[in-house]
Formats: sequence, C-alpha cells, structure tokens
Amino acid sequence: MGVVNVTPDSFSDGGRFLEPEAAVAHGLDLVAAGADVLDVGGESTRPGADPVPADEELTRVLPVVTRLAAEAGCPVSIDTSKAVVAERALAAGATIVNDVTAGRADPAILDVAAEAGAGYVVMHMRGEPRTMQRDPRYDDVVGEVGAFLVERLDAARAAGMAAAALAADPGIGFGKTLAHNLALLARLPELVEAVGVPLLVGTSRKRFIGAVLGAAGDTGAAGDTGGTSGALGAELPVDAREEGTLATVVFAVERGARLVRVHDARGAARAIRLLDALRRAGEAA
Ligand code: PMM
Repeated sequence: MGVVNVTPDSFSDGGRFLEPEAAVAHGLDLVAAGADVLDVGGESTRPGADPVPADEELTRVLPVVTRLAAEAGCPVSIDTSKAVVAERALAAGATIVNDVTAGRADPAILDVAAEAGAGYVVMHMRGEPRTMQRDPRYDDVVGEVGAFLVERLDAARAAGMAAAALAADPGIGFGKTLAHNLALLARLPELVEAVGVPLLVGTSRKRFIGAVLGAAGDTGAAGDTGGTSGALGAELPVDAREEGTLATVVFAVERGARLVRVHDARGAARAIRLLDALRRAGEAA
C-alpha cells in the first residue's frame, strides 16, 4: 500500500503533494514502483496534528481519488475518519476506507462502508492525534490492541460488512512508546491469530525507527557510517529512516502482515520480492 498524503503537515511528506497534479503523479509513480493499493489521505494524523474540517479534506482528496481511481489500475483507499469524506471518496472511485479511529470518531462511517460494499481497515489508536503521545500506558499492549481490534471488527460486521471486506492494523506510533511499538511488531503472530482478518502494518519512516537507530549512534549525516560517531540518543531524521523501514517491512511480512503501508513502494516491493524467493526456496527444500 503506497501512501499519497495530500496534506501540508504530514510528518514525512507534508506539503510535497498538496497540489492534485503532484499527488496524482506521485500515486502513479508508486504503482509503477510496485504498490498494489494506493492510500489517499487529506488529514494528517501525526502526533499533535489539528483536525481538518470536512470541506477542506474533501477539497484535498476528491480530485486525487477521482483521477487515481481512473488511472492507477489498482484499488484506491481513502484514509479518513469522517463518514462524509468516505462516502464522497467511494462515489469518486475509492473502494477501501482506511479509518485510523476504527469507526469511533464518526460511527456513521461504518454504515457508509457497509452500504458501498467497500473494504474497511480498523486501526488501533490510543486517544486522538493531538494528545496520543502523552505518556501512553498499557498493562499488556498486545492483548489490549488485539481485544480492541476484535471489538471494532465486530462493530464493522454488525454494520453489515462482509468478513472478507475487513482488515486490521495495530496502529504503530498511535499512542505507543518505543517499547510498545517493538512489542507489537515482535508479537505480530499473536495479533494475526486474534483478529482473523488480514493484518495491515504501517511502520514507514516512523519515529520509533529513528529512535532505535539514533540510540545506536547513527545520525544520518553524510559520512556517518552509523554505530560509532553519532550523538548517542539523538533521533535519526525522517529522511534517513528508509533502510530501517525496510527491515520492519520484511520482519512484519515474515511474521504474518498481509499489507504494509509505505512511502517508498520501490524499496518495499523489492524487499518483499526477495522474501518471497527465499520462502519459496525454503518450501522447495
Ligand atoms: N499511519 C499514518 C496514517 N494512516 N493508516 C493505517 N491504517 N496505519 C498506519 O500506520 C497509518 C495510517 C501516519 O503516517 P503518514 O503521516 O506518513 O501517512
């Protein structure tokens, strides 16, 4: 799943694809690079982000969804929590709703997705983007995220969605510390087992990657080979998290993720192709 953020303020690509032409071109590039699904979003969910009014979100995403649905040759997903945005995007050709609130922000979104026969992604988030990173705590992060996803999948089915239309996402970085994010990825098979639908995982360029690599002394600076020279504890910047992202992509897919949401589709597609070849060799042996 390739990310097309039509926002001024997303943490990794905010402002780059705000013009519809640039966003459409970027989406087509992602497909050429190997994306099988495009996820178009008009509201940033980065920690601390302010909500965007529905009319502004619609102005951002509708032209992009319309053109990509016609031209990209793959399913288009709309990354929104608002029923009205989902409804208009589905009418414009999107076929999946990716809802980071899992229907809690605007419950009517469940009926919209059900009535359209659309795919629907439920994601776990603790709190809301404006406040979610203020000291999140869990007794058992994997158990609690799994139970939440199961409950929201039940709500989606109760609204009339088919089992085959659903996917679930642990929401890496959404109200989680570094340790929570690592535990969710390390114990992904438990989540796969708990939810019983395909698992989507979004790690791309997220802060925990910068934290792990920064703690290892990597600064991302030119000439820094990592590990020895950096200021210990400094976070690796967003534009230097691609290799770390690929490690998480391979790890997540190997542990049962069926979809990965990424900014760089070429690297992820190549990594997964290699993983496939290795798996096939293992099965043939
Ligand atoms: N992450 C972001 C936005 N939407 N949706 C799902 N299902 N899973 C995610 O992990 C996720 C998401 C934030 O990343 P971005 O600002 O780069 O889009």
